[in-house]
Amino acid sequence: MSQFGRPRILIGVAWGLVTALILAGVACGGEAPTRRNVLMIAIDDMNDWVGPLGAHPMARTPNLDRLAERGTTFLNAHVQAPLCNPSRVSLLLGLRPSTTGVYGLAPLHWNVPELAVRPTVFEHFRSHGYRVAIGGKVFHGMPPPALRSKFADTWGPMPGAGVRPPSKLVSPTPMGNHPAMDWGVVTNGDEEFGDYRLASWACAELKVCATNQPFFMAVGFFFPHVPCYANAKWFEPFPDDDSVLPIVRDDDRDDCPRFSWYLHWYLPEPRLRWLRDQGQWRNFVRSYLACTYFMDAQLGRVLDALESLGLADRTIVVVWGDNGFHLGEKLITGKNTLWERSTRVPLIFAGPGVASGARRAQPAELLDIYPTLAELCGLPRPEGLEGRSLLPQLRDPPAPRTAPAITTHNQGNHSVRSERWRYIRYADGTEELYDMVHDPHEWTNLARDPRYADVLAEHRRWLPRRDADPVQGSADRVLVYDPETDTAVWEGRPVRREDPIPE
Ligand SMILES: [Ca+2]
Ligand SMILES: [Ca+2]
Repeated sequence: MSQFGRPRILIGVAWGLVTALILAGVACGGEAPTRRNVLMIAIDDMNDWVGPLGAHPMARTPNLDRLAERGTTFLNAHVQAPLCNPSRVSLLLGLRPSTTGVYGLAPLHWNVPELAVRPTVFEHFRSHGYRVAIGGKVFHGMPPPALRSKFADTWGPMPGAGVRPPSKLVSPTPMGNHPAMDWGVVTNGDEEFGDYRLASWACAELKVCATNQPFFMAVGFFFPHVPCYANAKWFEPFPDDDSVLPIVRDDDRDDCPRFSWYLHWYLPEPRLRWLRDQGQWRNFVRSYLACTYFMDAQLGRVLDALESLGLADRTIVVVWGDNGFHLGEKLITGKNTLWERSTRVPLIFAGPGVASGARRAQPAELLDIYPTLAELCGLPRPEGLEGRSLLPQLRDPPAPRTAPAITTHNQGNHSVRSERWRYIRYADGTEELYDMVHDPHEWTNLARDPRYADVLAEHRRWLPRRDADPVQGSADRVLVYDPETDTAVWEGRPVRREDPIPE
């Protein structure tokens, strides 16, 4: 026996043992050590009024709080589009809206031939042996039956709000009395609401997943999307007085370009003036907070199930909101803007490989979720993804990141959010700049102040190089700008410079 013989034999025995253990694990329905599961939780229209982000001091989200305690919260995470469909298409395909050309509520990506061939994060995980389960609002709409097996092994319900009072509680609302534009106290029991039923499905489905690992489960909660209905119990913590209202300035839009109005020119979400005139501002704010509180309780049921099934320590949990929501700030309600209340959303990771109790101030994009999950689970990164892995920030200590977060709303309108600044450029070339450290409410537009020329130049260089035309079939909340005539066209109708701003 050579002097190297014994170690070689020992290595051989050790390797055999490792192989046997892995095979035994697989044979028992267990998993190889690198096969982590994924639980993705999406929240519709969830702005930064959650405990871990602290933007509303009364917000109640005890379950997001406890998830943040065992995970990493991105304090400066932003959507790539401030609207459901383009935001979700971007996140799930890993491409910017300025690349996909999906800017409106239509089309859904599977109806666009050049996008349909690209693998969503679900297809990528499935092609690597994962069982995929999707329930609730994950895509903006449910794929047609023939396409469902392309994305997931099993589908849960997509129940929406789930309850509806006999007639609208707030009626009529401006711009068409849209049925979803409603809020207030209802008498329905918790179990009648869509998010309750969705959480029940998710808890049951997790049991199935537990025996079919590895799994990727996506659960999309509907609230606090409008209509914001909840029963009285969920309103209790929020005082029925003006202390619940966000801080606004009535002259806030005076230093914003007129083009900023075009992004939400004619929408069913009421302006602040109407809410004040109707005495509805406080009711709307409390309803949004109540629905958030209720949704958080349902999210907590799913986290409880994950823990009670013994899956938490081998499952990556990621929570995100698809866009923010104004409740009076900048004199409007709703999304469709390039300001903080519309772009800043929860982004929390927890589980194996993720620092616990960590808070990161570096910018993050929802676009980063796809490559981050792939890397955390040991999967290859698909070609062409435009996000960056967040692993350097999920480790302890975190690595710095210089890249800002970009949000795009319709062709050629972008915001660039760095650690300190928000820069906005509209399609007609007008600009805004805010110092988010000294002016967190974005009250003072510094874009025309020559002292900030360098800051502007630094941020302009991050604007996307590509500004894809809206894809075929684009509709609903689509704005295009014709530079030759300097005309904005809102949902097919030209907006003239002298047109009064709709109220
Ligand atoms: Ca949304
Ligand atoms: Ca202002």
